[in-house]
Amino acid sequence: MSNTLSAPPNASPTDTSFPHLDLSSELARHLTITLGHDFTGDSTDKQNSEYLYQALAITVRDRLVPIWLETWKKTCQSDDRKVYYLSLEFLIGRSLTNAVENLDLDEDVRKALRAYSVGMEEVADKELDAGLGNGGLGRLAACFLDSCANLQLPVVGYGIRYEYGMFHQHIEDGRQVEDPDRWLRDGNPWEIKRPEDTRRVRFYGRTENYYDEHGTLRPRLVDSHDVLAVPFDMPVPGYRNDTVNTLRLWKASTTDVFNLSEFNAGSYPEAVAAKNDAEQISMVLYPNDASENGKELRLKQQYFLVSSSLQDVIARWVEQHGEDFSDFGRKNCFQLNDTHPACAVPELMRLLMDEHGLEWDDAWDVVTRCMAYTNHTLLPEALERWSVGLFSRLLPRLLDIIYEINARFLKLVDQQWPGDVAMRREMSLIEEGDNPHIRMAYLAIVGSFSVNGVAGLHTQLLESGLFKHFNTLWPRKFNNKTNGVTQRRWLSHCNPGLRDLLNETIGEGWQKDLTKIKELAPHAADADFRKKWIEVKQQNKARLSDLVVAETGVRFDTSFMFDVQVKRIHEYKRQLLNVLHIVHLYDRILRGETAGMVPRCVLIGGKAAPGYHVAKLIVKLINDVAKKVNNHPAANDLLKVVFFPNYRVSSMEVICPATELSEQISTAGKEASGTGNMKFMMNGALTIGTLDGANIEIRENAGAENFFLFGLDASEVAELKKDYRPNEIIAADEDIVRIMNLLESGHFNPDNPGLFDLLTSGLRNPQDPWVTIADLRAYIDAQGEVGKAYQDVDHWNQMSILNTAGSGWFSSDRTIQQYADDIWDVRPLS
Ligand code: HBZ
Repeated sequence: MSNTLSAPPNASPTDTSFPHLDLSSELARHLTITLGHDFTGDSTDKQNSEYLYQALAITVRDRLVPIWLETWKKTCQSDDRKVYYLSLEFLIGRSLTNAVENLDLDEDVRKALRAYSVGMEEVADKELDAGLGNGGLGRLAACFLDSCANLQLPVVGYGIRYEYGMFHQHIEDGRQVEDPDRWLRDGNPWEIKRPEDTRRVRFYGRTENYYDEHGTLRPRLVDSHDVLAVPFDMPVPGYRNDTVNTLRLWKASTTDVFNLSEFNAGSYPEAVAAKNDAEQISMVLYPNDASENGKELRLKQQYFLVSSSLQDVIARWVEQHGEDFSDFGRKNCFQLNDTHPACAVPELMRLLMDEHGLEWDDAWDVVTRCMAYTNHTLLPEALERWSVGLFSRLLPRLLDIIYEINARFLKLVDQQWPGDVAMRREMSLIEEGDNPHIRMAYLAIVGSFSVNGVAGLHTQLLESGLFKHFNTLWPRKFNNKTNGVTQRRWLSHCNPGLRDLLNETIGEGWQKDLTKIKELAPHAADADFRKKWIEVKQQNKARLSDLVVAETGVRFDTSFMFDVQVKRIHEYKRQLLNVLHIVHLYDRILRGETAGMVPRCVLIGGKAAPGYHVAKLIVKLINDVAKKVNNHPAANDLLKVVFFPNYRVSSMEVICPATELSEQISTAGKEASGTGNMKFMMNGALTIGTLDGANIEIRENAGAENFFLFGLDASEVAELKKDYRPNEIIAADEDIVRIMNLLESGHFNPDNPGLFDLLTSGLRNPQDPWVTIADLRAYIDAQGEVGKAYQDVDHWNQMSILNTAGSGWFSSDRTIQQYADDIWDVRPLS
C-alpha cells in the first residue's frame, strides 16, 4: 500500500462509510452470495463446516480491514521511528480464532453459528496452519508481531510467502515421511495482494564503473537477471485496541512472461519456463532448523526478502522526504531475525550509494544507525557462512561492498590489536582457505548498532565465547532480550477453562498485562481454588487424550501423569535422554520393580530435518519403543508412550494446556532459550530441566522448589568434555547397564538387528558432544522426585499454580517492551 492510497476518502473504522450488518446476516450473505454455497441444513454434510470456515473468515476480515487501513495510514503518516522485523520465517498457525478473540467477537460468532448447528471449534479446525517457519525462531516472530500490535507499536513484519510451508510429517512403520504442505490449497482469506507495490530484485550480472552526471566514477550492477517481488499483506490484529498491524510477505514472480516478443515462436516453452525459475524463489521453506546447507536457492530467498523489503521502505521514505536520507537511520530500524536477512547490511549500502547517490561514509552512518541483529544459536554448525564463489556469481555488487566493509573493519581491528595477524584472521568477515566463506554473523555484528541474545545465559555465552572479541571491541553493542510468548494465544485462547478461572479469580487484566498473573500466587494455598484448578487440567487432559487416540490409536488414561516433550528433533535437545528414561521405566516394569511408580503417559513430538539422518533414526526409535511398551500387558496400567505425528502450532494449542510435566532437557549451553518451556509454564506444567537457555529464568521465576532441576551446567559440561568416559559411567550403574542392554540386544527391533547401533554407539562415544550418559543418572533420579511429588496432589497443584503465577516475565509483551525501549527507541502510535 502506498500511504496515499488506502481507505476511501474520510473513512475511519467507526465511520458509517463501512456499515456493518449484524454478524449473522453478514455470515449468511458471504456463505450464499460470496461463496455460492447452498446450505442444505443437513448437519452431517461435511462441506458445511468447510464453507462456514471460509465465510466466517471473510466476515471477520471485513471487520479487520477498516481498522487495518487506518493503522497503516497512521503508521505511514507518523513522523516517529518505525521498525521492520525482517525474518525468513513467521510461524503464524491459525488466524481465525485469533482475530475473533482480539476483536471481541466471540459471542457474536457463536450465536451466528448456532443457526447452522455447528460449534466454533469445529469450524476453526478447518483452517490449515500457516506453517511458514521451522520452530522457535519462526514462532517467536509471530508472537512478537502479536505483542507489537497489542502495544500499538509501529512495527511491520517482512517475510516470504512460501507456496509450501513446513512439510507435513506422517509416520510409516515408525519412520518419518515428509509430504508437501499445501497450505494455500483452498485460498487464503487472510491475505490481500498489493501488486501496486511490486519491487524488482536483481541477481547475477556484474559490476561496471560509469561516470555519473557530475563526472564522478561510480559502480553499478549491469546485465542482471531480475525477479519481481509481489507483496501479500496479512493483518496482525491487536488485542481489542483498534490496531491492526501488517505482515508483508513477498511472492516471487517473473519479469518477462509477457515479454515474449524477445523469444522466437519456437522458444515459447522456454519463455514460460523462465517464469518457473523466478517463482521457485518463494516456492518452499527450507526445513533445516539448526544447520545450513549452502544451497544457492536459499541465498536467493534471503536476498529476495532483504532487497524487496528495503526497497519498499525506501520507496515510502522517498515519497515523504524526497532524496534526503540524513534522518533515515534515526527514523527507521531493521531487526534482523538471526543472520538469515544479514544481506540487509550490504544491500542497504548498495541502495543508498548506487541508487540514491550517497557517499560511503554517509551510507555507512545510516546503515549502522538502523540495523539490529538477534542471534538465536550457539551451535557452530548453524552459523551461516556463504561461499565467496557462490556469492560473487549471484550477488557480485554485494560482494564488492562486503569486501570494502571488511577492509575498513580490519583497520579498526588493527588499531585495537596492532600487528596481531591472528586476530585479524579470526575476526575477518571472510574465512580464508581454499574455499573462502563469508561469515554472516560477523557481517551482521559489524553492520548493526545492537546485537542481542535470547536468554540471559545465551547472551553471556555469546559475550564470553562466540563473539568475545567483538564484545571487547564494542561492549555496548551487546545486550540480552529474553524471549517470551503471547499469553493471548498460549494461555487465553488455547486454555479457555483456565482463562475463565483466571478471569473470575484475578480479573481480566492479565490478557493485556501478564505481570498481573502474580496475583494468582496466594490462591495456591486455597483448597477450593485448587479443586477448580484440577478440574480444568482434567478437562484439558481429556481433550488431548481424544486427539492422541485419533492421531495414533493409543488411549491415554487421564488419571496418568501427562509427560511431554515437543520440539524439533535434534541431538542437542536430547529426545534420546527421554527415551533412555522410558526404557528404564519399562525395564522396571518387566522386572516387577514398580513400587512407587506413578503411571505416566509420555508424549514426544517434533519434526526431523529431512536430511538429518540421526534425528530421523531417533524418531524411529521412539516409535519402536512406544510400540513395544504399549503392547506389553504388564505396562498397561503404568506406562503409555506415543510419538505425536506432524507436531505444529495448532497441535501445541491442545497439547500445552494438558501437560503436567514439561521436558526441557537439552545439554546445558546448547539451547539458546526455548519458548515451548514458557508455554508449558504458563499453563501450569512443572518443568524437569537442565540449567540451559530460559530454563534458568523459569526456575528463578517459579521458585527453585517448584522446578525439577538435574544435570551438569554449561561450565561443567565444558570441563567434563576434556575427559569424558561414558562407558565407565554405564558400567558403574546397573540401571544404565540394563537400559543399554535392552537397546543393544535388539529388544525393540528384533526384525532389524543393528538398526539403532548408530545411536547407542553415539551414547558410548567419549566424543559425544551432547554428553547424554553423563546426565542420565541425575535425570532418572529427578524423574523419581517428580513421581513422588505427583502423588501429593495438593502439593503438586500448589507448585503448578505457582508456575502459572510466576510466568509474567515470559510474556512477549515484556520482551517487546524491552526491544522498544532499549533497541528500537519507538513509542506507541498515538
Ligand atoms: O530460536 C531457536 C532456538 O533453538 C531456541 O532456543 C530459541 O528459543 C528460538 C527463538 O529464539 N532457533 C530456531 O528455531 N532456529 C531455526 O528454526 C532455524 C531456522 C533456519 C535456519 C537455522 C535455524 O537456517
